[in-house]
Amino acid sequence: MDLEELAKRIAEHQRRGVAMKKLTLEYPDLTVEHAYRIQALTVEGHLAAGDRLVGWKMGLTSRAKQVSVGVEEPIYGRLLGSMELREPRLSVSGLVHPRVEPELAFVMKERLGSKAVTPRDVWNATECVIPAVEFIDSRYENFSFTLVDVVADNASSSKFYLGDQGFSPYDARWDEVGVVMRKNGAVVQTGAGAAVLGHPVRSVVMLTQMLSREDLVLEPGMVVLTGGITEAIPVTAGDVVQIAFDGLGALELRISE
Ligand code: OOG
Ligand code: MG
Repeated sequence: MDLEELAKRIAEHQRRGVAMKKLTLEYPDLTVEHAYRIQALTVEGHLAAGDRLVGWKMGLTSRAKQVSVGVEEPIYGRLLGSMELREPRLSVSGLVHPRVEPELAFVMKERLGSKAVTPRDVWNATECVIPAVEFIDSRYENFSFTLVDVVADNASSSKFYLGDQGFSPYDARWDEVGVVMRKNGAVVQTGAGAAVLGHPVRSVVMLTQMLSREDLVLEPGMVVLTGGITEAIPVTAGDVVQIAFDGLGALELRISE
């Protein structure tokens, strides 16, 4: 199989926001290694077209997320400048079937890249932690995929929004931060930071380890999304999503055409 061709195919579906069949239906022998290669090639294509690598995301770091998509292990994806929402507004045009999830974002102040990384190393290298929202959008029909498919599709990355207020890493017990997500006023999900691998810092540890196997590193200024704390909820134009992070404020996002 031609990984470059598959990367071009996925990139095109990401650009146009049109659903596609799972790659593994056509190529059942694709491995996770192939999938990360396809992801990297896809992103190289977007970078060549003028986009910028601004960070990384971890996905499927909470049990709730793993159960909801039927994939049982954490994955990583690449965040591009074009994915960052500057205002708390999401336009669904050009997206396939977006879903929203609450996350905690780490912003790096130092380079981090080592297999032997510890939570202490992560704290030393972190500038701040910011309550955040991710909008994921699988390019696969029915939001249904295997581990290999979702990795190839850049871990369903679509858009993300970081709140205005950053917090010192030592300002909160990030595992104990409670989250309440409302859609159009009704509570749709609740959770706490501990849902993410016991503590969100562990997600940055795991990401650093996974990247270091490929000789990749976290650079100063990069954003790391540590993974959805709750299940993701579908959104459509007209919805208003409010995510309250206990003691740290709330984010309100408007969804439009
Ligand atoms: C995969 C992406 C998962 C997260 O935070 O768990 C993710 C998916 O659910 O489509 O972003
Ligand atoms: Mg996520």
